[in-house]
Formats: sequence, C-alpha cells, structure tokens
Amino acid sequence: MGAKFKVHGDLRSGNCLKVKWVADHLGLEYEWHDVDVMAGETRTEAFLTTVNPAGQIPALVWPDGRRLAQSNAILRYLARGSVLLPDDPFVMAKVDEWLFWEQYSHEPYVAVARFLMLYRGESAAARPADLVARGESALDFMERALAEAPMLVGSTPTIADVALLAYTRVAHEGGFSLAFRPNTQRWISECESALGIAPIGKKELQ
Ligand SMILES: N[C@@H](CCC(=O)N[C@@H](CS)C(=O)NCC(=O)O)C(=O)O
Repeated sequence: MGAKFKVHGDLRSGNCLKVKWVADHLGLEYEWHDVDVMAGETRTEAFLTTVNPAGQIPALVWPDGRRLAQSNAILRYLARGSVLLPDDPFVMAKVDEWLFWEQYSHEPYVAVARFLMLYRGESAAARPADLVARGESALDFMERALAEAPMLVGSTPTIADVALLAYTRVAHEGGFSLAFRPNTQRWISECESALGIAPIGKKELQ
C-alpha cells in the first residue's frame, strides 16, 4: 500500500466514516486529521492548496504530495485487491452501480436531511417535501434489493455496502424510519458485525 497517508475527515460525516471503516477493516496504516466543516476549515487557503481544492472532506494526502478526494473514489482505491472489492469485472461494475447510485440518489437526500437536522438543528417537519420523498424512495429501493439478496452485491460485504451503510444506519437522524424496513435492519446488523463497527442499536433503527 506504500507510505502512511493522512485522512482529513470528520467522524460525524458518513462520507468520512466510509473511509475510516474500510481502512480499519483492511488494517491500513493512516493518520486521522479532524476537520471541522462547520468552522469553515475546508475553505481555508491552506486546506484548498494542500488538501483538496474542492473544499471537501474526506480527503487523503500522501507524504509525496499525492491527494485523493471523493469518498467512493477513495474506497475503490483503498479496497482494490481485497475482499471488499472482488476482482471480477462484472462484480466490480455492479459495485460501481451502487456507488454511483449512492452519490446521486441516496446521499443527496438521506444525508442532506440529516445535515439539516443534526448540524443546523432544523426539525423533521421543516425538511423540504421533495427531499423527504426522494429519501424515502431511496430507502424503499434498498429495502427491495435487500429482500432479494443478503448484501447489495453477492453474499459478503463489499464497498457498495460500506458506502450505503454510512448514511442508512443513521437515517433516523434525518427524520427517516427503518421500522418497516426489516431487510435493511437485518443488513445493517450484518454489515456492522462483518466490518467490526459498533452497532447503531435497535432503538435507532425504529
Ligand atoms: N461527493 C463527496 C461529498 C463530500 C462532502 O459533501 N463532504 C462534506 C462533509 S460530509 C464537506 O466537506 N462539506 C464541506 C463543504 O462543502 O464546505 C464525497 O463523497 O466525498
């Protein structure tokens, strides 16, 4: 894997936790550097020039100056050659299918609703109706997929599961309920157990 890299991230952010979970599960050596988004730390001149010109976390920086951003691109890179990203071209493409879907059809609704409530202190009732409808629809889509198969791709967790786990397990913090989504609840518990992540808890999944 090469030299120890630095992960710039925030442990409250699902996008950042994805990276931590994969690095920890694979036993990679890294240094974690906490970044406070709400304090504007991703927009300083130093951050933009030395970490990520796009002003976002997670972002990886290597001692030789190489940098990598976008959570799912980072997952793909860190997990290459491991059980989390099987080496079969079609399986890889199915993993990518979920990674792109997560960033376009799930995270912009489920994670943004959480941001509004958790970071901005807004109420569930104040969430925009379209955001709620799209978030519910994303969670329904996952519930249907997980009725058909143990994991999103195949029978053991891949980075597709890691990417979707990040904001799905805390969907309640964005005002969504998993109470009537038993397949999703089962999948969350199995992913947490397989990845060695402390369980979010039954109450939170209701
Ligand atoms: N598509 C990006 C999204 C990254 C993102 O939205 N990061 C947030 C924290 S979760 C951030 O850095 N926000 C700070 C800002 O935009 O100024 C990814 O998957 O890494």
